[in-house]
Amino acid sequence: MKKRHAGAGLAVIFSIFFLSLLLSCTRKEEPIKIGLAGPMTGDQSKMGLDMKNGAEMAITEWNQKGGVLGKKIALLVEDDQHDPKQAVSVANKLVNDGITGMIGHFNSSASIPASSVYNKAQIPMITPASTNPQLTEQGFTSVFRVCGRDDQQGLVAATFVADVLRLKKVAVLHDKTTYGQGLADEFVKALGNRVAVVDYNGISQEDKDFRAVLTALKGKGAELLYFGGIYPQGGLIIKQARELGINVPFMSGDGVIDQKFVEIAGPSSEGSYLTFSPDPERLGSAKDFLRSYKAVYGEPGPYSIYAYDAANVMLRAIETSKTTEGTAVSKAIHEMKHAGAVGNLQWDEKGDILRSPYVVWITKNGKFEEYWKPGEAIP
Ligand code: ABU
Repeated sequence: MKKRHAGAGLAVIFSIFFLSLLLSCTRKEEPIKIGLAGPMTGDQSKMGLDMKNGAEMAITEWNQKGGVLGKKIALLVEDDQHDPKQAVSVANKLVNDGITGMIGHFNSSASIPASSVYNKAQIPMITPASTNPQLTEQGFTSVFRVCGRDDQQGLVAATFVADVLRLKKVAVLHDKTTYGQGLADEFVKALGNRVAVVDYNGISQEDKDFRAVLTALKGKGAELLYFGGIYPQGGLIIKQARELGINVPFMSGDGVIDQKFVEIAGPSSEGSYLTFSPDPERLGSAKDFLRSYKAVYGEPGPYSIYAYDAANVMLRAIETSKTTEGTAVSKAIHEMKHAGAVGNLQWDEKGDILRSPYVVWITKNGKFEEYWKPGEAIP
């Protein structure tokens, strides 16, 4: 009887020992989770997937070196379908999934509402691509971007139109989104009274036929057509404008500078002016990124490199703050000087980068090339 009791006791002790061993192993296996969201399906999915690839590459590199804080890193990807409501929904899901940091979203109209969710949970968020100024004007201490802002981008476009092209009349179209209309308005504001806006109109993102709005602006004497929006509409607008005999230069921003724009517009894309940051192919800091990215994913999209830098910044902040606690990680980003693939990055108290050097690009032979940067003579 005594022997039986002793045997049962030993079995219990062994069970407890193995159970705690199993639990501690499971705990050790739990990775640090980083969220990423953007348009992963639909007409803007190229941008979402570019961001996913860039962040994934950074995380793979960290995991190859052992991860962060002794743990592996997992990337949790969500599709916000560039829809503000869906963005809030995926933000709540990622917070509930236990993310330590957030990379995203792509669209300003997604990043801005989603930022309230991350901020409430004190989870640091770095957008690689959302350029609307409002994002970092909300007084949140945990929201950052690695890209520039549309007040800076709009100013460069306006300076180019007024001082370099020396035009006097422009027509402005936008896609009625936070980004598209916001950028168009920054452009108009920066033109001031130097250039007249002879037509100003919003188009719907759902539309594919813009002939009515283009016909309406024809004959108003515009010397340039400016568009605030993303490449799916940008490509169709310039294609249909040329078909209607509107032959003035076309100009847009960072939402249009993608090979998809050329694919959609065809030869009509030639000569288009687009504002974006300088060409990574000409940056020494981007060499390693470009080599590794091309080997795995092919040609990077405009925001692949920004997502790569954003993920590296987040992981460095976790490493230096030695914690996954959000306010400490955000503080580490605020204090960080990061030698990124796009160049040196540092943030102000709002979460904006200190330097965002927008330049004007041109579409030539179906490719994009740098054309003019502020302060330079006329090309
Ligand atoms: N900045 C390009 C498009 C993304 C956005 O800000 O909506």
